[in-house]
Amino acid sequence: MSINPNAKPLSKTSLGLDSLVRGIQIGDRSVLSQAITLVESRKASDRTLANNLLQSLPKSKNISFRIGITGNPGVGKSTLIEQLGNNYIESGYKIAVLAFDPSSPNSGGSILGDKTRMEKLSKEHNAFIRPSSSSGQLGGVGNSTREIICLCEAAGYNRIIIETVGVGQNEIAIDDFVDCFVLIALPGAGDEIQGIKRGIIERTDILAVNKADGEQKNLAKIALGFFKNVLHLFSHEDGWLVPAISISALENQGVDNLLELIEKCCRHRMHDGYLDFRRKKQNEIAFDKNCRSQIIHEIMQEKHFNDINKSLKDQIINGSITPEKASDIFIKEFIEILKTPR
Ligand SMILES: Nc1nc2c(ncn2[C@@H]2O[C@H](COP(=O)(O)OP(=O)(O)OP(=O)(O)O)[C@@H](O)[C@H]2O)c(=O)[nH]1
Ligand SMILES: [Mg+2]
Repeated sequence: MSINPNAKPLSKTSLGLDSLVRGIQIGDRSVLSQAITLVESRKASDRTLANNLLQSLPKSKNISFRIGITGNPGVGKSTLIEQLGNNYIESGYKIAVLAFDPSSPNSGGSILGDKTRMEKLSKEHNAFIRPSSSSGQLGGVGNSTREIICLCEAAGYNRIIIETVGVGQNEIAIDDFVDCFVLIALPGAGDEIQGIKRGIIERTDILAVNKADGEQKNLAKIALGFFKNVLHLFSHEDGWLVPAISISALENQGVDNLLELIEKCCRHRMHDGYLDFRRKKQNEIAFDKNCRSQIIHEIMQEKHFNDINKSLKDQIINGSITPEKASDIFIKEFIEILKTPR
């Protein structure tokens, strides 16, 4: 497949609600792409259609698993997803890959990098790859990740793989969307050396040391030993014991083992309704986050608050007020107006 480096992201949809719902349900990839562009939009008019669309999608009867693949830049996430995705397809699954690239918020993500690294997968009829910009969101995933996952599931994709670069402690936000969180590490020793934060390791469900090939095999063994020692200190509330394995995404070694562990983790979580409970909790978090960001957005649309905000920021910059005091003044003003009868 040749890739057009000048390709622009798909433009906004001109489809109405019914056509969007129908198109997604029959698995029309072009409609799915348009729907994703729609839910990524923060424009008020798009939000209304997007929210109606999400509300109108029938519940998928398929069981789907949401898998997060995280790790520092260059650890081999995309190379791994190419192999993992193809293994899934061979087993009859439909794969959606959402790849977030926080480094290029304006270019629509690492479209070139990822599509070349997922060359075989991107040609598969049963695979849908969507590079996306995280637009400076905390956690290296976009605001609309949960919504995109729901669209892909409604279109029949039953294994959703989310690639996101490790950006430090904030990265754990991906945990708000997935059923299983896979951390990819490099050969070598110690989390200090690998630059992985404790908060990420605590939330990891499966750890894979990648690039365990060629001259790095021994270093991979050292890393594996280190992580096994660290991981046994943590336990998950559902009793899942975090396994650590070594793999070579490039040589497709150990990727089948990783796939089995992912399936095992998700199926373990299906017992006693834990997966369901976890997703409900994630939905609650999404609700809270949406409300908060929407409320702030609405407040800032009001000239009065925008002016106060700017003036307080000026005062913070010239050192005449602390940020804490400034936020106190801002909130008090907001509450005052909220209480004023209209
Ligand atoms: N030796 C070896 N190289 C690998 C392996 N997996 C990936 N690489 C190489 O590592 C480099 C980065 O691979 P990517 O798959 O792009 O890594 P990534 O984590 O997706 O990178 P970003 O998306 O930029 O964060 C490429 O040159 C790959 O060929 C592996 O298992 N062994
Ligand atoms: Mg990548």
